[in-house]
Amino acid sequence: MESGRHVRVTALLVCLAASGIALLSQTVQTQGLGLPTNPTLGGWGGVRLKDTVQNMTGPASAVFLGEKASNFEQIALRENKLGYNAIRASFAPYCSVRYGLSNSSPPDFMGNYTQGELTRAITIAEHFNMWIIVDYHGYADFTNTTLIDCWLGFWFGPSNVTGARGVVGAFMDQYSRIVWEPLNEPNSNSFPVSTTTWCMRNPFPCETNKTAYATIQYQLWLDEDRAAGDTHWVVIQNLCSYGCGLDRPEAYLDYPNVNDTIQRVYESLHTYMYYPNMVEHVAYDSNNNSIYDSGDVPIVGFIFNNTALANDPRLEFVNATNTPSETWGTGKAVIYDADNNGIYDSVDFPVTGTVPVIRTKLKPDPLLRFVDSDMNGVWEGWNNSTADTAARWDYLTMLNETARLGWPVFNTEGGTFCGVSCPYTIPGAGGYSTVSLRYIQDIIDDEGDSLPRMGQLLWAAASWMKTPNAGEFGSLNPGQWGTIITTDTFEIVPIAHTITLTSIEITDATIPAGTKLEVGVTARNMGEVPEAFDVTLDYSNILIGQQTVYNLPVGAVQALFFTWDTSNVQPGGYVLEATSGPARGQNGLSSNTRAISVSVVSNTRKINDAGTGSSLWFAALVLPTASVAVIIAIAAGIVTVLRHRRPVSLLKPRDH
Ligand SMILES: [Ca+2]
Ligand SMILES: [Ca+2]
Ligand SMILES: [Ca+2]
Repeated sequence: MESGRHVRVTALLVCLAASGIALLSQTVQTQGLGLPTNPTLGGWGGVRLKDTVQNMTGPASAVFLGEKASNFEQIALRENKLGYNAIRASFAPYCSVRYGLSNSSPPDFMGNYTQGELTRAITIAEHFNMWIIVDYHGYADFTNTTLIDCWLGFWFGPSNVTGARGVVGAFMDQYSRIVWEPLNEPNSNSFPVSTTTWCMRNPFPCETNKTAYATIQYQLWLDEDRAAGDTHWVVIQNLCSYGCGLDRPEAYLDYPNVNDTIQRVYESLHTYMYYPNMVEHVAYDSNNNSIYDSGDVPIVGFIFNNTALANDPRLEFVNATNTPSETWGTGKAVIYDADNNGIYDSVDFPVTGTVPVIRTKLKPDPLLRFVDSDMNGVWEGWNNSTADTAARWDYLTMLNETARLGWPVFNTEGGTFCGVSCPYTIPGAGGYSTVSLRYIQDIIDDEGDSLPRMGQLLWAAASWMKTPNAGEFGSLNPGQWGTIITTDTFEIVPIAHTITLTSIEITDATIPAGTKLEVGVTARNMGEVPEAFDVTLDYSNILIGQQTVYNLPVGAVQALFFTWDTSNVQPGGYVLEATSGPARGQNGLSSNTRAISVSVVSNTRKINDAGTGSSLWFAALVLPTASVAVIIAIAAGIVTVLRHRRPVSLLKPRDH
């Protein structure tokens, strides 16, 4: 008897496994033609995983009961209220830090990754129905094979820091709204290919080799990720995001050209204006020889030794002391006094430093000199039209990417930061200049008007920056540039909680009264987060059994086994109905029921074992014992099965 049961349960397992595999292969399919539809994400970066710790001076947490809200939570809430649907969560580049190649100070400034902190960050994102971009905030992790192996090991394991299956293995079935950002900004200067003799001699054509090198590393990442079964979107970065040798209109050539088996790749360009690249460079010619050399002070831009320096008497500095003998010194703002009246007014151009208030007195210093690149005797700066042109080029770069490589655009950084020498209205990493503000507004407008709309994360909403009055929210603090720009909102979709019963199987369609029937049921988590729920099995509204599933990861299938003891069941036709209790917040319940018909025959009668298959299934529809509700449920089940033939929509209803 025991061995007989074993055989039947094994048969059930095979059936259930087969149905589970069939289902899995459906959901992994992607749309075959054109671009797969992708969520359009908008939000802010800057906040770190380490900012998920309680802020003891914060308000009560809405996410973690009894805690004070972390800065991460407060920023997520603020973003949510402003109509953003995504938040970037950064952490220090483990491998760059480990091998002494991090350019941050301290090297782990962005915070060392912990699984606990990413869990907290995801819990916060889920609470606000947001997407989370998991950002390995590094630059130099493509330096050599040691770094690359370390980097892949960090993401996919085994790793002492991230576990046996790495970050991806630990979280791939924990939350559907993750976007992986494998590397923030690959620094192509760190690539071995960049130091080859040919590349040193041919810097412009060498960009192609650098991009090909970055493509190989990203492809390794993608291949390992997809082989692990992960289906999340992944962001690939243009090399010009960190810095490239191309002119701005050619930046589209530096997008890594990867392949993805499930077509879920975004390409990103970090959208900034770097001030020194757009103006004539300025220096203080300390030894007054009209040549940039030892002892001179660079003020704007990098200047090669022995470069000629020109005079423009309208380069003046903010005269803080009124002392007649005062000269320019490090840290003093410089203004181009266009109307040459010794006063800062609206027609003048800020050159560097924090822009003074209108009517501030200016003073010439003949040693304030510049590199007259176009040899016209006049210092050239930037203005709104410079911003408009740069924004246009960058927008065309994005359009070119999609036209050439086919991936949707999602820029994971962009903002008003324009280098330390930029003339800031408000200084610091969270500050802005009027021209860089104009630029990012242009970018936001272009991305918003584009069809399809392009995704963008702005930089930076974080509490770590030194910008005055940046408070908890950085550039999103009241009065900062994040509150000055105009942007359309992004769709915020409630998290789907959906448990579907995918099959019900029995060992025999006809059984003698008084015997036991094994019933197998499979449930699948079609929602976006792990779920706990009950599954009940009954016949004619009489409970056979109830089982609890305590944690079913996203996309996972759970097989459950019930035994129907027919000792007290009269011979006749019955419908066994399995129901999964609604997951928290589940709205559509049409697919949480499965039914199967079974004949209980008198155990004195001879068993006819030919009665399997569809004829019996449909016979159930006309059985007098079958209630109307059960018939509806079966019909609904058939409709559901048909509906579920459409791939992708199951796991990602948001994708359409
Ligand atoms: Ca000099
Ligand atoms: Ca003036
Ligand atoms: Ca000039």
